[in-house]
Amino acid sequence: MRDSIQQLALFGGRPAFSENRRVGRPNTGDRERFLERMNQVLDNEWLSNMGPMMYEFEARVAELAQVRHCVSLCNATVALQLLVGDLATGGAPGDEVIVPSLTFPATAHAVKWRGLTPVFCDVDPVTGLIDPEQVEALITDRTRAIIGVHLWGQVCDVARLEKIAESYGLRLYFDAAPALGCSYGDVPVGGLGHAEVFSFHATKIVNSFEGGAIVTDDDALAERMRAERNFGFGKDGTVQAVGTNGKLSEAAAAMGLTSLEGLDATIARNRTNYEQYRSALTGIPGVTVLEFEGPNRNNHHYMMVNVVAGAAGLHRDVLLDVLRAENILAQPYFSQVMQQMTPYIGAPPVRLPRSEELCGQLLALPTGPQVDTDDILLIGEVIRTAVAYGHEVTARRRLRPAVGLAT
Ligand code: T4K
Repeated sequence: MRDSIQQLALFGGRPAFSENRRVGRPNTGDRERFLERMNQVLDNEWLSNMGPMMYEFEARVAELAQVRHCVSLCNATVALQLLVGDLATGGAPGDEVIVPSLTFPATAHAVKWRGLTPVFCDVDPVTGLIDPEQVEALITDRTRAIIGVHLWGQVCDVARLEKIAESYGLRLYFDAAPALGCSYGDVPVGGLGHAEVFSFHATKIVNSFEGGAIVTDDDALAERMRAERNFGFGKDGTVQAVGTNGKLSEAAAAMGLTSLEGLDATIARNRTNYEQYRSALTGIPGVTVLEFEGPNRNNHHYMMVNVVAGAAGLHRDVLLDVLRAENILAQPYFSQVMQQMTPYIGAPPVRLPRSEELCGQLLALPTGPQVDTDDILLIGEVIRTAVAYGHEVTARRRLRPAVGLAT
């Protein structure tokens, strides 16, 4: 154990790591296999526009999610925009979509981008997932849909959300950007609600550099989405709708296929890391690992920790600075709640206390196949030391005004 505050790199000690350990390091899979695929792409002289790699990738994702359709896209943001756009067809300006206040901005931006109004909903105080009870309280005669987000591989309370959606005649979509390889009981994520969206961004468990997909069992929806990702061209080659260019390139699909081949091994490693972190962080006051036990399967791509300043003696943001000085590039997830982002600040401002509290406390620690047992022990030791000297660390670090010990 580092037994004095001076041993922390923030105060002049030697950093725990000479090379950074970071959240979001890409899972690129077997390099030789990827290069083989890229050679194939070049030999095919077919680089985009629904090529063979794209179709193979779609088939693999659909198989994994056990759904009839995977419509691949250039990223998950465009996927969400198309899905919400489908909702907007036949709708009226001012129609509302309920989204959680704790999410990546893409979820709500897609709604706003398509001319609908995102209505922010507070979250469960422990999981951070959209709270069905609050959802129901927000439904008006303008509500058209609910978008749940499976944050950090946790799956939303699908049964309750489905019941609400059904009884009010709403569409139910899931932003499953971080949840490929997760399941709701025995049902793989991808087959929940009317449609779900995956992200294959570089930082996701499976990446295609940039990429995304809409997955669904709805044949008609899938056909519309396929046309709209390709300028609106329908199966007969004529333009049937106002579309965009949302296609996934062959290079992206080649990476997606290669990354996907490593998924089972990645989840297994993440699961081991999760258990090791749990024991490395046991008994540290104010530092709690988010529990991912229960009937649902988590891909453990995010190693989430809740830091309660009042008990730890230091705020999450102070701990982030301590970790970064050690070359441990942890990340706050998320840095802002939706209702406090400039485009969404209401008059009067909306207060959603649970999401605001969690947003200031949650922290993602590095995990993934490149993080091993020794790394986790060392990261645990740094956190234990920082908390042991929590008040002193706080006092010695120049505090930003927003950082305090109130909670
Ligand atoms: N819905 C939800 C719930 C989402 O979380 C996201 C995206 C979306 C929708 C939209 O999906 P896409 O349209 O992107 O497909 C990152 C990602 O850009 C974003 O995809 C992701 N969620 C979000 C949670 O994280 P930043 O701004 O945090 O990325 P950045 O550049 O700070 O990198 C994060 C960490 O990853 C750093 O430690 C560096 C590391 N990294 C990053 C990249 C790009 C690497 O090691 N290699 C890399 O190539 O947004």
